[in-house]
Amino acid sequence: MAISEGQIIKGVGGLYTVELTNGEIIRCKARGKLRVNGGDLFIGDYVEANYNDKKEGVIEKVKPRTSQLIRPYVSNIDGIIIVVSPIPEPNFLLIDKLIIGAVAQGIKAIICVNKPDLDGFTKLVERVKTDYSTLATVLEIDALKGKGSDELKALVKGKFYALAGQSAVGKSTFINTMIGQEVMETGEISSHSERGKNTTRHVEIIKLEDGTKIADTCGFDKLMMPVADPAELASYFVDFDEFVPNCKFKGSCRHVDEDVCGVKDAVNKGLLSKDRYDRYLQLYKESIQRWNKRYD
Ligand SMILES: Nc1nc2c(ncn2[C@@H]2O[C@H](COP(=O)(O)OP(=O)(O)OP(=O)(O)O)[C@@H](O)[C@H]2O)c(=O)[nH]1
Ligand SMILES: [Mg+2]
Ligand SMILES: [Zn+2]
Repeated sequence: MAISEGQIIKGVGGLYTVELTNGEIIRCKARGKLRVNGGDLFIGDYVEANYNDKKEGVIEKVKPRTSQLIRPYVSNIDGIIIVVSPIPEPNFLLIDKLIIGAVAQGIKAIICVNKPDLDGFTKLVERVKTDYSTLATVLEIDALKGKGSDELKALVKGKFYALAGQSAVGKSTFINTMIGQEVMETGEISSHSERGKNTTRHVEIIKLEDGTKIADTCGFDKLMMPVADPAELASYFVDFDEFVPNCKFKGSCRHVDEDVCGVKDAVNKGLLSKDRYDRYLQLYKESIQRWNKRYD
């Protein structure tokens, strides 16, 4: 038996694939009582494993995480790459929540707009740029043909990023194009509902030739609010920050029904996207409802 350190790069049904620091790949189960922060192991976790010469082992310890997300289920990432496309119909509330999560975890966000061959692409790029340019780098990509792949590789070079987004936006397609191999299975859109079929069902870290790591992940439409306290929500809307000094109550303004509010002013003057602000109100309501039920 030998003990080595490595990173969990995949996990299916309680069996984890660990890449050791020397590059070797081993298959592990977790030590029975191993519970990290009261929960399970994450893909991306740095671990200590005890393994035999058949490359089968047991994960004994987990290192503290620098970041962790429940959706996508991944830890120790430097940022997320949110993929959107004209079909399936983009869910802007989902993008807002993913970005709130990124701000809360202190990690970066990149938004890739995919499927340039479809109607509505140009309009979608405009909307995404209007709403998120101050929060994320926005890239136009073509996951099938590889457009945007070099720009993305340059942005994430040497780091570890996780793809995120709805099913069938093209996350796995883009991974395959970026590494020039069909490493991940890709799926179709249901022509009936114009929704994805959840083709990718596990998280897997793929290494590019320069050592950059990208996790392919499972698509989803729903995400819990990453911030529990409604009073804190506005502080995660960092695009509001520059207007907060004009609020009468400054940092404690919730930008909802206060009289003198720099954020509402900015929306009225066209300096802040009204769509984005309206979604803030919606998320604020949602967080109040959850907050009021927190002891139920
Ligand atoms: N028209 C068009 N279709 C694309 C493009 N990129 C990907 N697709 C198609 O979109 C469908 C879904 O692609 P996937 O890569 O499986 O999507 P995914 O985001 O990984 O989906 P999940 O694994 O279910 O989360 C496939 O049929 C792809 O061929 C594109 O640029 N244009
Ligand atoms: Mg996929
Ligand atoms: Zn305000």
